[in-house]
Amino acid sequence: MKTLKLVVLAFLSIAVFGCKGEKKETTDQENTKENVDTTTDQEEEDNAKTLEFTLEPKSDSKVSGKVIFTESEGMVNMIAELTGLDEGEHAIHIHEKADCSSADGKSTGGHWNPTMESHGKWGAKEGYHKGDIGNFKADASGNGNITFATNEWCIGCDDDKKNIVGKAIIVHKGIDDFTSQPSGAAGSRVSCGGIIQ
Ligand SMILES: [Cu+2]
Ligand SMILES: [Zn+2]
Repeated sequence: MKTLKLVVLAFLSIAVFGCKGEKKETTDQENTKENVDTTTDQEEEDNAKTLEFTLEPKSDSKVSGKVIFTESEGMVNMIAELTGLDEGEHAIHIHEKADCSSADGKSTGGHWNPTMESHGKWGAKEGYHKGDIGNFKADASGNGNITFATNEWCIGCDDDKKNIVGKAIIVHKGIDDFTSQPSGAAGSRVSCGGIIQ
């Protein structure tokens, strides 16, 4: 009987230690996996490009704002937040040059149009400028936000038809009608910010 008990104990011990051994191995694998995941996240963060800048009042307005561009996996996202606007709709475009030095914002030139198309609504078959972002609404307090995403832009790539760096964001007093040439008859330029890296 005693011998049998010892044999059973020995067997149990092997079973228990065996299990522990296996479990430890699994834990190690999980740890390794977690480490790999962390490395991937880090690399993605490094690859994501971000540009943040402010918009300054122009044409005697009180319109200022903040714009953030981020690029990830071929898509550029824009978030623009404006204050000091008249209530209602306003046009926002990318203009040719990151030069906001003039009082009326005209130092930025016309709409950024690297593909030599007509002015229009973004995505229109008849054509549109790569800077034709469109209109957004300001509330009764004069605050307005717009988000926009496209794979037709890039931040600092070699493609001149896509690279937004060196251009400017312009907000207008009026509404873009998407038809009038060459810039949608959106009125004076009330806020300006250069897209600079
Ligand atoms: Cu404009
Ligand atoms: Zn345009």
